[in-house]
Amino acid sequence: EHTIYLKDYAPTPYTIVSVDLDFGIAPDTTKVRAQLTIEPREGTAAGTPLVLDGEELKLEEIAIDGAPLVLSAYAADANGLTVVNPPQRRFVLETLVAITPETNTRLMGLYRSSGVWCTQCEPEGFRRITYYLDRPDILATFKVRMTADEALAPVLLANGNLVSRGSLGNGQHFAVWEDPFPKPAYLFALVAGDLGSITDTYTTGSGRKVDLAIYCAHGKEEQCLWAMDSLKRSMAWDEKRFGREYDLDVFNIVAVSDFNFGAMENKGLNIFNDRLVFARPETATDADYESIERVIAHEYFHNWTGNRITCRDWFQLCLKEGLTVYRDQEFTSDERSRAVKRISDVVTLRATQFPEDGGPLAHPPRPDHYREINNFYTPTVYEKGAEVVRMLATLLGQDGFRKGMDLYFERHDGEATTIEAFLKVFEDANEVDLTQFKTWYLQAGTPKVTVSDSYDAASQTYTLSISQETAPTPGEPEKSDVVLPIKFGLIGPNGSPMGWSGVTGGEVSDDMIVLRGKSAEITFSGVASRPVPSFFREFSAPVNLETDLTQEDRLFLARHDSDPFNRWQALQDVGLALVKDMVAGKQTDEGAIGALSAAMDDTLASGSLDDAFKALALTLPDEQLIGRAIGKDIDPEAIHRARVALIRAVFRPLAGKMRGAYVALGSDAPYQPDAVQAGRRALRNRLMALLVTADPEGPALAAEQYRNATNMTDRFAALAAIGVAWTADAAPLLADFRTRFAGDPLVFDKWLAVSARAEDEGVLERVQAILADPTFPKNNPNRLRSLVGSFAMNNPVQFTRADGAGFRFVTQFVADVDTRNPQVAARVLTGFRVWPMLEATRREAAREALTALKESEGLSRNTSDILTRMLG
Ligand code: B3K
Ligand code: ZN
Repeated sequence: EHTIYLKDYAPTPYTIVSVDLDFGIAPDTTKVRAQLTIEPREGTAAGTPLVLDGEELKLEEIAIDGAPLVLSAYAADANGLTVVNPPQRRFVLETLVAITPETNTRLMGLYRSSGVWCTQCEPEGFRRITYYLDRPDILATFKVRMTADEALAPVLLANGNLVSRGSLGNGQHFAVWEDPFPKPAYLFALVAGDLGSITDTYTTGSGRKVDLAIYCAHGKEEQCLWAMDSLKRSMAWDEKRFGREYDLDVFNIVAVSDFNFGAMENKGLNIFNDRLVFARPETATDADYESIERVIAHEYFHNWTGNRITCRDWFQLCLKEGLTVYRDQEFTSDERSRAVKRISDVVTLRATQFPEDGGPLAHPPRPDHYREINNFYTPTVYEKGAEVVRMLATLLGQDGFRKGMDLYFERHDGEATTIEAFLKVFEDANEVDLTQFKTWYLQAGTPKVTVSDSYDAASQTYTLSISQETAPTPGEPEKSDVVLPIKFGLIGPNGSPMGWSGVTGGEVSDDMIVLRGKSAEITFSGVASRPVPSFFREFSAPVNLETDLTQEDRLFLARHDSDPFNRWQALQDVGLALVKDMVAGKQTDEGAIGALSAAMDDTLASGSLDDAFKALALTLPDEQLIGRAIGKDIDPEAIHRARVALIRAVFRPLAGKMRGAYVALGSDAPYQPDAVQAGRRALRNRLMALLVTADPEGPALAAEQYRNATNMTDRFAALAAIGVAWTADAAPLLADFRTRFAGDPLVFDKWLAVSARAEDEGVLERVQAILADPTFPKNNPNRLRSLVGSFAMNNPVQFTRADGAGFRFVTQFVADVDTRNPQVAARVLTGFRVWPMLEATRREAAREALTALKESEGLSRNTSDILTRMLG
């Protein structure tokens, strides 16, 4: 049934060299006239039909080189258009189709969002605009003409540079845009509407002046200034760090309210979900500011990694996504704190990608088959894809990596290419063999790395036994060994780095072990005393690590490791070991809890650690991570109780100091979104959240913070702490928040998300009531995801209620939304990926809900693909 395999890749018999589009935009029906200049490829046999993709198009005219086709010369059906016997030379195929953006609730192709016509074409949306070879290896130049009502759509935008515009006299006007760079259809974009804007300019290193603009709903202009600032910094950074300049005269961004995901890198015309553009201190949090900066950068960086060099086919998606995520991570690291960014990214990786990789939806960064490509815009393709690029940079060094990237741009500019071609440039630039490294792209699953050590005082030798193992994943029973860059160090009893005089048994440099085989035994000589080892510094490979380090060793690392990532990790490990014991009902280890409490105390008091780092260090592993560490028969309620008990045991003794620090961290400085101020607020809000759980005075302190807050970061942190813990203040504060910001849909999303994450049993009923309200915007992806997505993904206890009501609610929601927007439905359904790990009662309840959904009639390919894999 409709599975597409990488091994079947073949170029099309015909290719499209240029495209002329003419859009007659009008309410209800938009007409699209397309003139495609088409050529048979060399070797295409005469009589080979031309098969174009097309969906929900009404064909009104068709001609070749100006001559209308007779009925027997073509056939149009639900999937496209076939021209039976096209000319065996260059020709122009002209079609006229009618489409209805107003009824396009899938938000793919051309649709209308709050009155604005806009497009989303990646991966297969262009076929909903006109008949086309809708695949990324067809690169053509586009010229786009648009006509529309001058009052309804004073702004007319498309890719590339504006060629002409003018009035047509009858209340209609037109604009013509031309993009000189050949591109795949998924990068096509068009916007028509009544929009406000802000403008600016940027001059590239070689002196090209670029006009920048951000378009948005009227009245929101000043909320786009941070996005504009982020854009200019991104443009400068890509020149400095990767030698990449922008290449058109204009760069436009448009913010729209209805969008299936974050944003889209269309050539010269990025389209954004407005939640990733709008920011002002009263309504956006520090986290929002950072996300906006990151996504603006990400989409901008795609201009080289994605647009100038694109993907040959959708199996290669991580070629552009993993690489571009790596680039945006590096941007944030350079703009803010590298250590804090690394820790946050690893928290995200473990919260999103590790569960995917260890569950029913596991797939390699480069899959070799799919049923529905929209289901492969995943944490594995994006975040693990970025980890793989990061390992390449770690193994080759920054210079070697840069040499490879330079060669990539030089060799493949203007092409649609593959992971093989990407790896080859690093091989050629560095004279290395990356054959085994490629396994990272081809194999699913998170490797488990086990290390044990022994010290022999008599011979002053220290030995490490390291081994790797990747558990089977769906469809992949056998796993190969991967190349593991293990950044490491040995720490002596006084806390200083320890050297060695010789080493045997492995590939070891000053700060890195490279493990290629299943296992290695590495012996260091000239080691004067037993060291404490620090492995996977900077999280140098995406693995699960098991060591035989004691809690004392870990606390030692938390204090002395020169690598901030591993200092943070050590505290996580101490907390995780304790909470696992508590879940298992083991005798509480008072000594170990006291030691962790002391370490947290030291962290808070430290004069050298920065605030943002402290905030992360004072965060114990979350419930879902604890669940995965337990691995099977998970009882989310027991985990929740144990974690709360641990927080109380560790932080209650520190409550006085924490309140003192909380007060001291307060500030009257005017709000700035920079890393230092944001770090200060993060630490203060972390203390507040801990006090809500650990201190009887905590809830009152949080309620007061809510009332007195002068920015959304502080107000929302208080609301979230109270709303999630569902203390007595929760209902009145949530009500206040809702009325205080009535009319701001993005703040409504925050209210929805907190409402859905409440830990009490009443939450499901409340969520259902919110959704049933006739005024609830049932077709807006942001609203739906904030409410039901948060419930399924971020309410581990109530979603998995033992009576199955949480599961049934989500599957019924999925069945309903699937009829209008399959992408949103399929995405929410992935919240079920934990189900095989749950204890038996919950597992059975989940299975029943999923099985019932499977029996629904007419599920989309998106949802049925997830469901089939979910049920294995
Ligand atoms: N390339 C787009 C994602 C498109 C998702 C299609 N389902 C945004 C990005 O990754 O930059
Ligand atoms: Zn991307």
